Amino acid sequence: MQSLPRVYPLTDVQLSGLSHAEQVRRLSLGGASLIQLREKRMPALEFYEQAKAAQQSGVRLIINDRVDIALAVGAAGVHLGQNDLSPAAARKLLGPQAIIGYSTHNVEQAINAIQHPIDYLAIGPIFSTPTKTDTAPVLGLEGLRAVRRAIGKFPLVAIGGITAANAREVIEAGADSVAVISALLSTSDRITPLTQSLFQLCQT
Ligand code: TZP
Ligand code: MG
Repeated sequence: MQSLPRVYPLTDVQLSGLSHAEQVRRLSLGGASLIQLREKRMPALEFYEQAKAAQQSGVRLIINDRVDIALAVGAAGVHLGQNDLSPAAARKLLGPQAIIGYSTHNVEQAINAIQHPIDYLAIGPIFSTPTKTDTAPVLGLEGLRAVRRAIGKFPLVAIGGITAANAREVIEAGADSVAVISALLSTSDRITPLTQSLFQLCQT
């Protein structure tokens, strides 16, 4: 995989009030080059159509949970949780070039994750967040530092409650990239400038 961009936005149709494709368009205009489509409610056909349309923006798309949709639209990869299809099974289906991300919530899971055929791991929630309700306990920056120490140089994405106010310290605590939902999508007419300024803040 090419190295992770500093900012890794996820889409949310409820929060933004926009289709996945329109969110991707606005995020990519702000500089995003790797975007995860996260959809928990939509019928498969509608999600498939929106993911296909989102491909027009020319960015690398990662599909949350759905290996079938990723395959069908020719996405760059998938992002899997602890209870989704295993990374090994997804790798078999998607092949060696696909980007596979894997969610973890503590040091033990992170150490285990790097034994799987994945390209990056995500750790979270770093801070409390209203965006996902079934989250594990928050790790804080100390928890993030502990994960970084445990996994060496393995590509690491931090997620959960990350905003313009704390993104910089999240990077400094060891994340290669910050995954962000509400900080970019809550005001739908500001997605592009907010993305631009988050990239600037996270420059090292
Ligand atoms: N996984 C852990 S926290 C979270 C996910 C999908 C939600 C992150 O959303 P926000 O709005 O950036 O806190
Ligand atoms: Mg999942």
